Amino acid sequence: MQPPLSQDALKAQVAQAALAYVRPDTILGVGTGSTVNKFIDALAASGIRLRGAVSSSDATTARLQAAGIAVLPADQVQALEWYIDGADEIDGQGCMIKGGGAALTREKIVADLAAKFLCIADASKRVQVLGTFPLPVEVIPMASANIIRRFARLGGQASVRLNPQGHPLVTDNGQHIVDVRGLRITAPLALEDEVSAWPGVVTVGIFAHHRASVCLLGAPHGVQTLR
Ligand code: ABF
Repeated sequence: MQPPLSQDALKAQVAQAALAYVRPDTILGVGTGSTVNKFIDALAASGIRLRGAVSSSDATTARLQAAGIAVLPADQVQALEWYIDGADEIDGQGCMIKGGGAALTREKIVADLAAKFLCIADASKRVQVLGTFPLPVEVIPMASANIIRRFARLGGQASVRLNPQGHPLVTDNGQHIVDVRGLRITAPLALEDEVSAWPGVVTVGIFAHHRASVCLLGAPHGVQTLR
């Protein structure tokens, strides 16, 4: 009897499966997080030659460059076929919560350049209803307190994300993150639209407008493909 695959092994499995969606000599949108890191490593080992990649974070940029993959500025790329990224949660319609890695703004920017979004995740990310994972929201610091009060009126308990030194975490864009607990997001598109309109919100980590076109889920019995 095989021991169950670790979460790390499931991420590696799904990262390897994602290579099937990569066409040589194209430009790829690349997300952020540990699953994406395994995808970058698999891409580097595969020998597939890309024209380049558009990155969603400083961390991904560094890993792509270390793998010898050219990183192209997002504002010099008109359109991508695929954006490949992980998620913190994904529901049955492909709507996601993203931002656990604090890269949600650039992730949504690059996802907006792509025709299709390939989500790669281990099966633990698959949920019926979004919201168990605290919803990340990138905010302009001066608006934090008011945004926290707004979420309280929606039944959420929000707090500013701190770094290991106990200070507010500062994103690649120089802003803060508010994480919101206690939400049960049954209408992700509506909540994404509502929160995105609040003054001081840079990006809300609901990806409903930019939901996954395809999701590869690493599961003990193999990779599940959800469309
Ligand atoms: C990223 O994928 C983030 O939006 C999200 O937090 C992360 C999931 O991280 P991991 O792949 O490490 O589970 O795009």
